[in-house]
Formats: sequence, structure tokens, C-alpha cells
Amino acid sequence: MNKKISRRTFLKGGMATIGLAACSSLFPFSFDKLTLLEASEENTGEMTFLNACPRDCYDTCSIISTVKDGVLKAINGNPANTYTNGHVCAKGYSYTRRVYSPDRIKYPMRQKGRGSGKWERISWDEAYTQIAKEILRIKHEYGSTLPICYNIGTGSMEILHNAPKGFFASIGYPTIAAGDPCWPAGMDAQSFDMGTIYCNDPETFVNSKYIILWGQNAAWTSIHSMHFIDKARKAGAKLVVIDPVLTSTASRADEYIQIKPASDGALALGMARHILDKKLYDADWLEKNAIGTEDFFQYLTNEVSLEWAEKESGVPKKVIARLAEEYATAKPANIWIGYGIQRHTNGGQMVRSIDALAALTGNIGKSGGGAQYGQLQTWGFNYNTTLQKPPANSGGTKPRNIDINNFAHDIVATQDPPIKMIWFASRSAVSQDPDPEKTRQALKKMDLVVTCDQFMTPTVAMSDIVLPVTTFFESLGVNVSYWQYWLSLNEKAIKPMYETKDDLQIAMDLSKKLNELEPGSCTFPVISNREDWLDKEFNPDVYKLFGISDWRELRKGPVKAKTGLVAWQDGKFETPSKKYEFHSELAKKYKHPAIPSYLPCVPQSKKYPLRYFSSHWPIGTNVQFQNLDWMSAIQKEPFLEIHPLTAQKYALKEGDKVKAYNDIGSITVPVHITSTVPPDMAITYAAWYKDNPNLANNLVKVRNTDMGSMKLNYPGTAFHDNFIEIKKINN
Ligand SMILES: Nc1nc2c(c(=O)[nH]1)N[C@H]1C(S)=C(S)[C@@H](COP(=O)(O)OP(=O)(O)OC[C@H]3O[C@@H](n4cnc5c(=O)[nH]c(N)nc54)[C@H](O)[C@@H]3O)O[C@H]1N2
Ligand SMILES: Nc1nc2c(c(=O)[nH]1)N[C@H]1C(S)=C(S)[C@@H](COP(=O)(O)OP(=O)(O)OC[C@H]3O[C@@H](n4cnc5c(=O)[nH]c(N)nc54)[C@H](O)[C@@H]3O)O[C@H]1N2
Ligand SMILES: [Mo]
Repeated sequence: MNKKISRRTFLKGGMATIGLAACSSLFPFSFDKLTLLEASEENTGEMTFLNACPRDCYDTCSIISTVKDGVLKAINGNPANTYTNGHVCAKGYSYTRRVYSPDRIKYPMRQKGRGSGKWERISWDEAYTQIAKEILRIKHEYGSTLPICYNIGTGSMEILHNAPKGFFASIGYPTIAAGDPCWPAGMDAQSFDMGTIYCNDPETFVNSKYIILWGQNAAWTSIHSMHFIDKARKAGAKLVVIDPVLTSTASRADEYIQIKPASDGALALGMARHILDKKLYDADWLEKNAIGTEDFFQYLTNEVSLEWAEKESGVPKKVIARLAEEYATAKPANIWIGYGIQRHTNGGQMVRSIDALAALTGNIGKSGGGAQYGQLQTWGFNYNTTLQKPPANSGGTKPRNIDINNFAHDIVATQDPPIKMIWFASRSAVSQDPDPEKTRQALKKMDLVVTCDQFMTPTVAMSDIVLPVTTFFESLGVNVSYWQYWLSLNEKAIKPMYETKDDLQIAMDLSKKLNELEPGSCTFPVISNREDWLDKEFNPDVYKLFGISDWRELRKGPVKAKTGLVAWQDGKFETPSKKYEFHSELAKKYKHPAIPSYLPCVPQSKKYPLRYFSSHWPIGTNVQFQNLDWMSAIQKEPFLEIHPLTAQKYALKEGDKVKAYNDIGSITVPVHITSTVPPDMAITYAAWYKDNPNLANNLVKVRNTDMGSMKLNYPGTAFHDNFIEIKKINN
């Protein structure tokens, strides 16, 4: 695939609003006996439905939901999906609280003054009319729809949730917030090495003899994977975790290596040098499958030593040597590279250096081996919702991209024509992007900001109009993961709450309104049956991969990909040479060194002595979940983790309030004192607490990762290269 890829690009598709009445018997049920029912009040009694969690998460669980008299009562993991393995995470079990949360946005609303909190309820027709009129006004005033910009996030990754992109392609050429806040650096790194990202089926962790979780906190962010890792350990595999923070995952490891932040490139290259010196590399594999090995060996010989690696990474050279020997001799050995580690200004180089270890030892292409990052194999849908043509008279010649990771800057700085209107869906830019205040100020300069969401996020708070959207229990869809290999149906289990609508319906309704006001102004099709939309998402390749001939077969249960479960097993890499490329001309073309090389990270700051991480949180997914009552009962406010020595230095006790600040902004939060965090670091987990202004990103600067612009148009954000000072607040 040579087009720019992103999980955003992949989010499309559409399904019909059907409900499956499987009575209360879960499995097995036979396909021909299934009765299709609209989820409605007529469906009295207890019924179960198949659902699929659409959050931006490795696990993408297959769910069985229990509905009684039209009310969602319980969530269970679907045991038919052997990865979900019969259970969901704490967030998953809390979905009943989410669907019926009193805080859900119930009706379309209009705000008098962005950020004022003065909301009034309006009808859908009023909302559509105002939005459609503004679209037409902008188009006529500027001669194109380029001043209209959409920013679609990964709040829902269900396939039909790409519809807003198609809607904007149906009114003309819009401006697109392109790129991805999450994984660009690692994606480019793996693409330079192997052609794309591609990981083994995580259920095959059981075949590993040695597992390194490198900057990856699966015990929080991919809990189902831990089951397979634990199984491997029971069979004798060793688990090593490399992280500056002693995470929950690290606490479950056989060995924990506390590394200096963003110095992993030195550790990996040091290990590689030792593997070279001890001749522990797999010469046959390299001969057959790799190019540039000699260049890489030359680099290691000239530039890398164990002493140097120790100095850079803080890991003793004896440990580096032992780790290298253990890793190179335990076969198959598996490395899982997390997304956290690549959120640095040298994130891409770190990932390339780690990949090199897997290649050197011939672990790539083996079940239980490899360098795992993620996969796009199961995302081969048609993305039909996005494939719309602009109307003939809409002006402009092509869509325009701006950088999603420099969004606040770009929406103000972009000219000819300027940006005037923003559409957010599945996205909370204010809380999730660096520097929330900058985003707020930029949004204030727009003529119209519309957000489609379920809750009053910090982004909704800066909008003129909020459109209430359904949860996945309220509309049909399908889901796949960027990690495991299952395809799940998501049935409509309950009727849409209040006046909520799904994003595809909103696109169709708005299309109707535009054509009513100005015939021919929108080409987005109005197809009332969601099943028809879903039909258009599937193609013979997807069906073949999953061994089905119609998505309706998913009513029997989720299905797993039939092939491709061991990444690169056939040795056909997707690089220009079709080999593993230690030497990548493409990397050079994108202004990186051709071979994996050490790139030092941003140095520790004198003015702001604590390095600040804002990693992912166990009972939230990005901006989602932590606002719910069950979650707030567990943790009611954000906090800052610091080491006991740091606490001593600042004369702080557990729970004392501090102001943490830097040039970007501040947060005022209690401290949690823990020796899991190194003394020169501090952490606030990236979660949104309702009505709490202390966002993790208040301390995060817009700063690029090294890589990302090849596959995703723009580099990622170096979330973890920020520095802060703290001071005690006396209250
Ligand atoms: N519970 C939960 N699950 C989630 C999410 C969530 O918010 N909550 N989010 C989902 C999403 S969108 C994503 S992208 C993934 C994220 O999944 P992960 O990559 O597991 O999560 P992070 O917390 O971003 O980072 C993982 C670890 O990287 C470490 N790290 C940071 N810098 C470095 C470094 O320089 N070197 C090393 N060795 N380690 C480093 C951090 O300390 C952290 O422990 O999880 C998904 N799943
Ligand atoms: N400081 C810091 N910031 C980070 C990160 C970090 O590690 N540290 N991680 C980054 C990463 S990895 C990611 S992926 C991004 C994620 O950031 P976003 O792309 O903004 O995704 P989410 O926060 O998961 O969800 C955004 C919104 O989608 C809404 N939503 C859910 N379902 C639907 C739906 O069906 N339709 C519509 N219209 N809306 C829906 C949710 O209610 C939520 O408000 O955050 C990034 N921000
Ligand atoms: Mo992410």
C-alpha cells in the first residue's frame, strides 16, 4: 500500500441497526436459528448481544452484553474470542455506568460564547440548519471548502466511524488534520526496517522462551496479553521489562531494568555490539533476509562499546552483556516495543535499534519471536464511507493537510484561505494535544466549532455546538484491533439514548439538510439501512482472511484471521529491497541516518529539574472513562508521582499539594510518593477528571518525534520529553 496510512484512515465502514436475539443462551447457537430483531422495548425479557469495544486499545475486546427489558445490564468478555478470553478490563465492565451516566450529552446544544458554559438545548433541525448554512456561507465567501477543517480522532475505531471524513469529502475539498498523535515514530522506524508494521498474533507469546517488554506497560494497557505472557513464563520463559518506571508490568517481571529515559537506543546498540563480538548473531538468517548488515556491523565496531552504552543508559555493562547473551541464545525470543517509548525526539531511532536485535538474532518470522509493535493486516476494509466525490461546483482542486500534532498553531497560521470552521469527532484535542491553553486560544479564533461526543470534554467546552452521539451499544458496526487478529460484530443492543445519533447518521442528516438549502451541495449518500453501509465495507480479501463469506456470519461469534499470524514468516519484507534493511535508503530520503544510529534525546533541563512523563492510565483510555462514577470512586483527582528522595528535597508528605509548572503551564495536584519513579522524574497519568482543570498536557510542549512523516504525513509528539519544577502549595 503506498498511500499514507493511519488508523484514522482505516476507520470506516457501516452496519445496519440490527439486534441479535440470542435469548440468554450464549454459546453455541446455530446461525440458521438466529432471529434478527430491532433492539427495542418490544424485546422484553433478558437477551444477549454481541458487542465489540471500539476504544483505541490493543485489546479490542469481544463482548457479550446482557440486556433486560431494553436496558443494558451487564458486560462480559466473549469466550469465543480466545484473546479476550472471557473477560474484559475494569473499563469494559464499567460500560453500564457510561451508557446511563447522568453526564451524557443528551441533546444537541449551543453554547453562548466558547468556554462560557452557557449552553442551551436546541433541536437537531436547528443544529443542522446552523451548521449547513455556515458551510455554505464559508464555501461562497472563500470560493472553496478549504476553510473547513476536520479533526477525527480514535475515540471510536469502529469501521463506520470514518463517516465524517467522507461527509467532508462530499461537500468539496476540506482541510484535514492529518497525522496521528499516537504511534508515528515507531511506525516509520519499523517501516524503514521491514516495510510496514506487522506483529505476531499475541496469543503466540506462549511459544516464546524469552520476552522483553520494552517501554510497554501491558499490565495496564493490554491486560489480555499478560495472560499469554504468564503462560509462557509458566512454561519456563523469562520476562524482562525495560522502563524508567517500575510499572505494574515491571513488578510482574523476572527482571526489571531501570533505564534512563530515552537512552534505550544505547542499550540496544550496546547489546548488538556484544552479540557481534560474541558471534551470537544468526549469520544464515542475515545472509538470506537482510541487507546492510555489514554497514551496521561497521557502525557498531566504530561507534558503540559496552562502556559507552552503560554511560548513556545507566545500565551496568555487565547487565548489558548478560542480557544480550540471554536474549541471543534463548530461541525464540520476543520483544514487544510499546508506544510509550517512541514518544521522544529520538523515538524512531530507538525503535530501529531495538528491531535490529530481533533481526540480528534471526528471531523475525518465527512464532514466539519477533519485534512486535502493531499490525495493519486485519484493516483491509474498503473504507467506503470515506470514498466520496466532491460536488462539481465546490471550488478548490484538492484537500489540504495540516499537522494534527501542531493543530493549534496550524489552524491559526494556515492562510489562503484561512481556517474558519472545525469539526471534531471521536477526538478531544484540548485535553489530548500538548498545551491545552494554546488549543483553546486557537479555537476561539474560529467562526464555528462543532464537536460530536458523549461527554462534556474540555474540547466540547470550547465548541459552539455539541452533537450528542450514541455509544457502540446503540448502533451496528464491526471492529478489528491493531494488535490481536480477531474480527467482531458489534450489534445494536439497546435503542439510542435520549436524542443521540451515530456519526454516520449525522453525516447523512447533514447531507440532506445541505441539499435542501442548496441542491447539489453535498454528495454524501443517504442510505437508511446500516447493513447496506456495512456490506460496502467488505471485500473478497477481508472475507478470505477471516474465512467468512458474509459479515452476517459474525452473528455466530467473532472470527480470527486464518493466515498471517506469524509476521514476516515468508521472509518477504515490504521494503524496497524486499529484505530486512539495516541500511535504508528510504530513511536517508527522510533525512535520517541510513542505519539505526544513536540519537541523544533532549538533555535534562536545569531550570526544570524533573523529567515529566504523562503515560496511560489503567482505568481510563485517553480522555475516556475516568469521568465515570465508578472510576472517580477509585481515584477522584489527578496526582503527581514522585520519588521519596524528591519528596524529601521539597519537604513534601504524601498527599501534599504541589504546583507543577514549566514554560507551558501548570497543574496543582497532590503528590503520591513512590519509589517506582526515579528521583529525577515525575508522572501524571494522562486521564481526564470531570470538572478538573489539571490536565496532564498542561505541562506538555508541542515537540516532534524524529520519525513519522513517511507513513503518516507528520511526525508524532514527544510527549515524554518535558521538564517541570514543583513547589509546595500551602492551603
Ligand atoms: N488502560 C489503558 N489502556 C490503553 C490506553 C489507556 O489510556 N489506558 N491507551 C491505549 C492507547 S491509545 C495506546 S497508544 C496504548 C499505549 O500503551 P503503552 O505503550 O503500554 O503505554 P504508555 O503508558 O504510553 O507507555 C508505556 C511505557 O513506556 C514507558 N516509557 C516512556 N519513555 C520511555 C523510554 O524512553 N524508555 C523506555 N524503556 N520506556 C519508556 C513509560 O514509562 C510507560 O510505562 O495503550 C492503549 N491501551
Ligand atoms: N499527555 C499525553 N497526551 C496524550 C497521550 C499521552 O500518552 N500523554 N497519548 C496520545 C495518544 S496515544 C492518543 S491515541 C490520543 C487519543 O486522543 P483522542 O484521539 O482524542 O481519543 P480519545 O481521548 O480516546 O477519545 C476522544 C473522544 O471520543 C469520544 N467518542 C467515543 N466514541 C465516540 C463516537 O462514537 N463518536 C464520536 N463522535 N465521539 C466518540 C469520547 O467520548 C472522547 O471524548 O491522545 C494522545 N494524548
Ligand atoms: Mo494511542
